[in-house]
Amino acid sequence: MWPDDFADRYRKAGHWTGQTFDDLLRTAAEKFGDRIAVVDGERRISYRSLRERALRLAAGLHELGVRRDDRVVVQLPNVAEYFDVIFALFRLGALPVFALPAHRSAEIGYFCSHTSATAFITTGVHDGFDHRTLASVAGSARVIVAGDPGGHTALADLYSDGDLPPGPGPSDLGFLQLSGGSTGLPKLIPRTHDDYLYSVRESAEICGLTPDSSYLVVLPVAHNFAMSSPGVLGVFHAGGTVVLSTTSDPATVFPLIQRERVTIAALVPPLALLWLDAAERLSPDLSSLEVLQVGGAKLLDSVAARVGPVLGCKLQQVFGMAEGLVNYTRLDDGDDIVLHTQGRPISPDDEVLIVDDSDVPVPDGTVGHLLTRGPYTIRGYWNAEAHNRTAFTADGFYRTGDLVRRVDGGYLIVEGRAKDQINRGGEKIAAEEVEDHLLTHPAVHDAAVVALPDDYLGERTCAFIVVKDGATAPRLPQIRAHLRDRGLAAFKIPDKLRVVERFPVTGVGKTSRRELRTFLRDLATTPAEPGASAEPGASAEPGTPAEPGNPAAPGTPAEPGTPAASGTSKGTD
Ligand code: OOB
Repeated sequence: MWPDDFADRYRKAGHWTGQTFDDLLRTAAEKFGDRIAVVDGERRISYRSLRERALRLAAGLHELGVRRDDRVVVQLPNVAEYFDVIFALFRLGALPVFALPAHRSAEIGYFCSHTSATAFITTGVHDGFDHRTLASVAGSARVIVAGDPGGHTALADLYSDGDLPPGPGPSDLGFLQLSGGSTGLPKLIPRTHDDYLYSVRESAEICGLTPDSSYLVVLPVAHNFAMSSPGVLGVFHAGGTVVLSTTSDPATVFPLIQRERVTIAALVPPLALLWLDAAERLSPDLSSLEVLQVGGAKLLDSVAARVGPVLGCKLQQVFGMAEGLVNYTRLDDGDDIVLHTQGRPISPDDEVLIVDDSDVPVPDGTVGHLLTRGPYTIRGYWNAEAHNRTAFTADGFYRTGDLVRRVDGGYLIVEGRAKDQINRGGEKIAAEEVEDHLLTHPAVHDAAVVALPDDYLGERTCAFIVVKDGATAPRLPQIRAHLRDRGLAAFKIPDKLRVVERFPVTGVGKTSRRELRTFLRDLATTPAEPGASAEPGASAEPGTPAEPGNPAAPGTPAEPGTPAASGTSKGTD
């Protein structure tokens, strides 16, 4: 939490206004009553009705035993019930833990146990996967299903007219968001009502939302981008309409944009590329679309330049993180900024430091590590004291792990990353998390996971392994099957595998992922001759070239359509 002097400053500056999430919905219901808040297929839900549903569900969840500060793991696709659930939990002061639809037993089991969750709220069959099977890892959490409950508690049965206890205050925690992470297990990000809503209100303003805005959600609705930048909460603040879609496929989404007169949508870069290509082929009527936001991963300048001409709308680049800081290009910025930078911070009180490896600030225009502190950036992860000592500076700056350059006007250009994370089209993968799973394979002695540059997703995942003495080197399909059996989300399962004799090491004897990345890059530019091994770590002996020429793993979203954050990633083989 923020030290008192900072909290005072943020209140005095008018950033923290004492509003809670429940206040947001109550005010919106009062102001915008019969206007449509949510469109989900043929369902159209007014502000008044949204608020009523949320309060009735809050009463039902309370009767079931859900209390203030309880953690509740929420894993729902882009459906209207999502809003009933989160606003019900907000009203009770219970903390949603925002899982993604792509998460499987490894992640859900961890969230439930790590947070000692009281309940796990999920769906039935979605995208070919039966989420009710995850009940087996929910531990003591009560399993609640939106849809056919299959023996669990039906969400639909919980709406009640019972009484409600007093709600939480504005400086209380509102929810736990997931960090992309770089170390072993995902970290949880505690956000308060006050800090989050400050970013939401400002974002709504920056993005020009009004009661006439119609915001399309194709990214997972629980992701920070779709939630708050300006996201669904920004839309509710402004009195606009949220249009939900469970697919990002242009063939479905373009007609939806036309039907609902969508004015703003948020995408990750691979989806932007997919839409651009499809729009050139299909010439859809996207005349209502005013703003296309793209963020979550670096957008290539060449793709950025196509947005205006092809889609007929403004591009807005968004560089944000669930930990806090969000940067936007502004709607009245010129092309030089919109096409070539990732925006500037929301708040005048966002402190941005760009430093060298020794934490010494570098001059503007020079690439360095981005550190940040401010009125909506956390000061520490939830229950992660040891990790917090390295993830934050002593004076409370968050080490983002991003490498950026600051240019005129305080705009930032993302130049790379110093954290051990793979950004697979906006979906974040912590190298160490996957490595830990790889190490459980009986033939794997050591493992290192690195990013492999990719034209479409930006990056894919390559797992390097060293095989145990005497063991037969597993092939990619076996490794993938092993990780799937362990219940790892599909997007974290490596796209490529390379078996090496041993790993290159850094000066202090740690595996050098940097050298492995360089090796992959060199390989991409100068294809190695068969037999002429340049395997990293193999000096005298040629490395064992496993998976020779192994193309993008079979079934991996090799083609546009299943990226990242679309919530549609399927099993991979
Ligand atoms: C968003 O949030 P997260 O928490 O999934 O990921 C944050 C990380 C950043 O630290 C950065 O490494 C990367 O994602 N990132 C970008 C980027 N936007 C995010 N890298 C390059 N260019 C961009 N435009 O991804 C997120 C949260 C709120 C709004 C938008 C994105």
